[in-house]
Amino acid sequence: MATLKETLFEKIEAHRPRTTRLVKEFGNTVIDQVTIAQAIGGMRGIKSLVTDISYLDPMEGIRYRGYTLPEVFEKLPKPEGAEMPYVEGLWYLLLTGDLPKEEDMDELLTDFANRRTIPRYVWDVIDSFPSESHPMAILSAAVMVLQRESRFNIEYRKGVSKMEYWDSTYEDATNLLAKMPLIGAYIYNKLYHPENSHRYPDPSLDFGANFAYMMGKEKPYDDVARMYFIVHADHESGNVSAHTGHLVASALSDIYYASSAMINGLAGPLHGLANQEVLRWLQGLQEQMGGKVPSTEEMKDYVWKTLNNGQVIPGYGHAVLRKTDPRYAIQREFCLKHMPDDPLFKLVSKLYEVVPDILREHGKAKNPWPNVDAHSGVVQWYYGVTEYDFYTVLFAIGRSIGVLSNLVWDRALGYALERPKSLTTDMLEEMAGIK
Ligand code: CMX
Repeated sequence: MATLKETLFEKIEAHRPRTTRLVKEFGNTVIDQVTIAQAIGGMRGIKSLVTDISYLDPMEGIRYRGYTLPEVFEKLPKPEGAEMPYVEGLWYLLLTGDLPKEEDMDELLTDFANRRTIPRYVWDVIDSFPSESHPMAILSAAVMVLQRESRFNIEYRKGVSKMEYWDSTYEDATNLLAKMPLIGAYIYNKLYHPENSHRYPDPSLDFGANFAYMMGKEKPYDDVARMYFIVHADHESGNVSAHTGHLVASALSDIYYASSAMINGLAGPLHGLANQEVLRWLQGLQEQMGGKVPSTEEMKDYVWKTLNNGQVIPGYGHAVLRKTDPRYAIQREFCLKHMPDDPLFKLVSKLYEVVPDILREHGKAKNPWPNVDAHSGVVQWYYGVTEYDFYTVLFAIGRSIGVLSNLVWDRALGYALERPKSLTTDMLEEMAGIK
């Protein structure tokens, strides 16, 4: 039976000629045009990145390697008795495009468990942070300090051929991914539950179950963790976190530099931090109501008040999506099954009834529907992770799966240093014919 790495190498060898041919024979084929509004407006929608790991259709939502999210959840292998699939299986799918078979899982699970050793200096760095630090800042630093472990840098200094870059990048990527849940759980315990003594991983547990164990959480938090990591894994290449990772790695910076940068991008309130913003904002509403469940009218007033203050409604809108995010829908389905009467879930459901109409009436947001962040905090809260500053760390662990698999393929296909061209405002005014 071929290992994941052997299967990946076969895929890489089969893929390379396609990319080479496209550049050599069809390099001048036009795929998009750029307007002034796009150049000033965050390059929104410009088709200029390539990835085969996932594709985001504005109406349908994300597909991982051609599979919709419901298909991913249905088709990936699951631990015995679990509702949600192995995260390790998603890693296999994103890297190879193939669904892992049961026999592939044994090798994968052992490989991941063997890579969970964390050098002592990582704990020391985490411990040295002030307890008021944001967990995303700590996570970024913890990943950064691991940079000295990079295999890629050792191979690069030895002068290894470009064609081999993917190999050490694969090793670095798998090493880091296997460690991410441990680092996340340690940060959680340090900041919020120092009474939890340091816990070593249990090698018999998979990615999601070991994370739950290290967080000190009972079942079904293992399934919550698997679901959470899988829904957040990838959203093609143009979002801030994925793009930052790709950009930094394009300078041949190793995956530790790239991942730390990706985490920093995810930490912004317009991106990954929106999940904690949703909870903070909802608690503002609850406080205003003095604990009473708001009526539909009271909720509408609160939404309008937020908009009239010039703020955004967190968890709503999207740069690409134009319908309810399937990542929202999957979490909602989970809640309907496991916590239908939870007051916070009810509040979130009520929001879903009022916000889209208001955003349409408000007339600015191109997408009035909820995104992934509108729902993720509620699930965590229900299972006792009420420290909402931590939610983006969970997002970052999940997002690492997609970003790291992209970085392996970036190296495999020799993607170039990113270097778009800038213009001045004078130049734009000349092009517009007003100067
Ligand atoms: N509430 C109020 N106004 C909103 C809005 C919302 N939820 N979503 C968009 N708008 C506004 C924008 O601020 C913008 O206003 P200006 O013209 O005054 O600048 C206008 O509508 C047009 O924006 P858009 O083209 O629809 O959306 P963008 O691509 O510029 O931004 C996003 C996308 C996600 C940043 C935006 O919808 C937003 O701020 N949402 C709230 C924060 C959030 O949930 N972020 C998480 C996204 C998912 C993720 O990456 O994790």
